[in-house]
Amino acid sequence: MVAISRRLRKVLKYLLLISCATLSIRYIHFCVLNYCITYEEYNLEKKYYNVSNDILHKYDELRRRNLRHGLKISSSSYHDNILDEEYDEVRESSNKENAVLLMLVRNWELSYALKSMRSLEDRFNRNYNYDWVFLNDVPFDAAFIEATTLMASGETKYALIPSSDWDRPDWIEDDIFEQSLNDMEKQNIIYGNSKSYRNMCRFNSGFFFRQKILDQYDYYFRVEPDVEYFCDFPYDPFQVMRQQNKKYGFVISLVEYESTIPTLWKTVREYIELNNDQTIDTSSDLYQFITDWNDIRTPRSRVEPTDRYNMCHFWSNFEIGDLNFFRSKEYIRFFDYLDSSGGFYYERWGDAPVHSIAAVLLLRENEIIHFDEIGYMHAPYFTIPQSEYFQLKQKCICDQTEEARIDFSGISCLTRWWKHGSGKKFMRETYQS
Ligand SMILES: Nc1nc2c(ncn2[C@@H]2O[C@H](COP(=O)(O)OP(=O)(O)O)[C@@H](O)[C@H]2O)c(=O)[nH]1
Ligand SMILES: [Mg+2]
Repeated sequence: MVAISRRLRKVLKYLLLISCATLSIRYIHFCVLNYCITYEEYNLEKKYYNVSNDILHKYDELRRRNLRHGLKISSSSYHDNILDEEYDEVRESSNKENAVLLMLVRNWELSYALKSMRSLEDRFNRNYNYDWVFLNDVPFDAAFIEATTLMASGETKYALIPSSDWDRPDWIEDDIFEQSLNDMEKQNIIYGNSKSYRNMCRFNSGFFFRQKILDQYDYYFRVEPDVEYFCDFPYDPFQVMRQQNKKYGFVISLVEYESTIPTLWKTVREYIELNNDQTIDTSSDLYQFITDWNDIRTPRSRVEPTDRYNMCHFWSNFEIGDLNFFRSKEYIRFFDYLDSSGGFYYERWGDAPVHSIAAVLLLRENEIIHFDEIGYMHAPYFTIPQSEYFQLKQKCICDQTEEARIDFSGISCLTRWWKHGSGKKFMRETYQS
């Protein structure tokens, strides 16, 4: 009995000791400087730290591997060598192209012009200092010149457009023109009743590249007021144009409002018939880009050739182009033919479908480039590199709602471009293997 109670005392003593230790551990405070936490809190912190650290570094190796190999960062890129040393080296040697940033703009749009300039300077031009050229159908005022000069990292130049390049030609018949303005207004067609908008579209279609102030340049980058560039440019797009022998570059492609161009395609087809001795290849893949009506989202659908315009065009408020393409006699002959029909005034033809159709008919497939890596917003739509890795690497900031994202919406022509344009390399590689 005595032995049992002694053993029991021993057990009880141990139990007492253990619970004392447990209790004291629970309330032991770890203090660093003036900050004390309990052991329990410490353990919890440690657990959270480990979990968040694991997540933070989960993809480090993958990212590092991508960085070491330069691009191909994601399957959404066409180019193997963007971001690799080749481009960085050229940037360091400050090798500039013979190129210009070009803005057609009105004096009252100053604040919007400055917004676009600030964005493009921050994201691209502060590293290159390309010249800016501003065009206007009336003289720029002193405030406009002062503010834009201060905003630019490169030289700024200003030119007045001759009225012969801007105004409605005499041979446009007033009564038909006025009738068209009224009709389009009744139909609520965007800019349908605007005379100046028609001048602007015709100027951008056939005259911008003939302005004397641009004679010295080979490439232009069209910038509009009130646009934004969401990401750092991972390369100098002018350099890409020259090195890869590109003549026309775009970021967004979508369908045009049919009511603004009722007879544009008929006129284009007439031109093609009349010029069948020229090098327009209507059996090319590129021609399919603007005539394929198949639902592109069905990957295996066979394309039946059509001769009907599907309204796909490159959105020309952003464009990077080779001025020599527009200066060519082929382009000018094409423009003159369209212009002579009066469609810029009797209808409301935009410069976007005109540039796009010309590029498709007169250029080779591999002379058009989709700048997939550039983040860009012109209301109401934006585009941004698809891969999150790219967005991080290029320091993208995009505060827009998903609805404004054009590339995967029903009115985008990007998937058609992938299919019939230069095509995503990875798609071809996949299909071939
Ligand atoms: N100088 C001048 N520029 C114009 C005129 N109309 C439009 N623009 C410019 O042409 C471009 C397209 O016009 P915008 O109003 O942005 O049309 P949207 O982009 O089609 O909605 C912009 O760069 C405008 O600043 C005009 O009457 N005079
Ligand atoms: Mg605009």
